[in-house]
Amino acid sequence: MAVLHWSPRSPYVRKVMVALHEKGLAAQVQTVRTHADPLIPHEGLMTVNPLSKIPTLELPDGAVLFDSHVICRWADRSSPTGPCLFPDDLTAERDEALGTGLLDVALPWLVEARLRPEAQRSADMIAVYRCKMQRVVDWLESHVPALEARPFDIGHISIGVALCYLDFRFEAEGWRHGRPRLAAWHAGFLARPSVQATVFRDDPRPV
Ligand SMILES: N[C@@H](CCC(=O)N[C@@H](CS)C(=O)NCC(=O)O)C(=O)O
Repeated sequence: MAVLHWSPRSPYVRKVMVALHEKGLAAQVQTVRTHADPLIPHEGLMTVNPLSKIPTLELPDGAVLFDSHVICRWADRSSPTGPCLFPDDLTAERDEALGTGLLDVALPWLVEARLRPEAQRSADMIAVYRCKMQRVVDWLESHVPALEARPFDIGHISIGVALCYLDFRFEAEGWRHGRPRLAAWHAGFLARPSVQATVFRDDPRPV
């Protein structure tokens, strides 16, 4: 059975889990709770992924796949059921990049604002992260008609999960404020069974 290095806190993992559910593959992948701490490389994880990052997928034939983009591509190729996550039109992958790019802003923002000792935090960096987050959600607000006009794909998953992560870790930023179309689109995303089956939670960290 395939083994996925997993955490219920990780948005990149959730993106993969939503894709696995959409493709009917979730029951064929065993999840193993792996604590990938950006400040402490994980020796065991690095034997399969030298970057010490999750999601990482170990396949039964010994092959190892990372990162979330590659694992989602594997899911799309491995199952004929569910939506086609990677259509030929590159807009889907462009939107995937925007969603994961938003996460690439949110995670260092979280580290800067909450994990670093207070005296070392940079207000300038936090202002940059906030600026980029706001510009991305503004861009998305104006692109909702395009999102709604095409079948569900990896772009919808990536953007939808990134917005879920803002709710999970940056609720006070109020991304819905002034963005009614995006809020309505995301309400539809939240109703999908694949999204409801993969909610974020702060579980106890493994030792
Ligand atoms: N580009 C990667 C990013 C994965 C990533 O940064 N995952 C975080 C968990 S949310 C992680 O493993 N961090 C550990 C580290 O940075 O060392 C992907 O799309 O899978």
